[in-house]
Amino acid sequence: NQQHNPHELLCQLKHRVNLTTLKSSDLPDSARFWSQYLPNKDIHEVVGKLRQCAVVSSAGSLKGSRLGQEIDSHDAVLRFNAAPTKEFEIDVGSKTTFRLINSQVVTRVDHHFLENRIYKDMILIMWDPAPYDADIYQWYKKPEFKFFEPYRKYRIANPKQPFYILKPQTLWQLWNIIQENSPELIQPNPPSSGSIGILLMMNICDEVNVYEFLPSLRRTDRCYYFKPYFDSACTFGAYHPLIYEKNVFKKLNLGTKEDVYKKGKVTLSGLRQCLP
Ligand code: NCC
Repeated sequence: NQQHNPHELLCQLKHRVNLTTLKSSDLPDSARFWSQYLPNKDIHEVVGKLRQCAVVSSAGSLKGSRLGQEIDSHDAVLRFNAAPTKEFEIDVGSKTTFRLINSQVVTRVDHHFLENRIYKDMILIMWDPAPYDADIYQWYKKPEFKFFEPYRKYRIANPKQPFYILKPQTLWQLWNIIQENSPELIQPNPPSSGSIGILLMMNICDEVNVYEFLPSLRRTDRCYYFKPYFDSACTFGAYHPLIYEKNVFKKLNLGTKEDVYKKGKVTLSGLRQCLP
């Protein structure tokens, strides 16, 4: 356990987590049937640098928050998986620039990934976990969910929409830093979409405001703002080392305690703040 101070931690995240996206050339030739549809350029080359970004968790504590206007005032907004904005604009806003999805969303039939409007008109980024030591070739032989065919179909139907896939090692590079900054052994499972999305925005933006990842005083057992399903594991984690993820980003908070209590808001500086 080698706990880092906040600036060191920022630099560790910058230098040890390689948050780049897959290209066809990263994969074996046998993957060409779907990898030929991957974007040719890395996400960073296309998106460039943004100033102030918001990350909106899917937490039930957003319900009744009236944070929508504040969230929409950011230059870019990242949301997760199937979290909607329609009918929840007052609390969560309506702008969606990025949507980070896990491979279940792409593959499970009940998500209707190909048809659902919720995934259109934004930049999509997908992740799928690999075993800790696996390289890209091993992961490609045995992904957690077989996303190849739905990915290919989606790209053919929506060729102009940017749709990136994260390199699977990224997840474990981030996991290592969460483990090093935790007082005990954490689950050997990848970090949640929440942490991955925050880190992605810290790579792209000068400043990142995250909403209801660290829960406000509205904290509730309600899992999501958009449906009445109750399970405290959504907020504290079961499969994902979520509570430890939250403590890592809490260390980096530049905002006030009041912002956390009232808005569930933490303010993080972009990784560019770590020089060089
Ligand atoms: O639930 P999920 O995440 O989609 O939530 C997105 C991110 O918001 C943060 N969160 C959510 C609820 C809550 N009460 N507090 C929170 O802090 C978390 O950081 C979370 O990552 C995932 O991480 O991808 C996850 O995805 C779901 C599910 O696959 C998708 O919603 C698609 O249906 C997982 N649930 C199940 O597999 C049943 C969840 O464990 C993690």
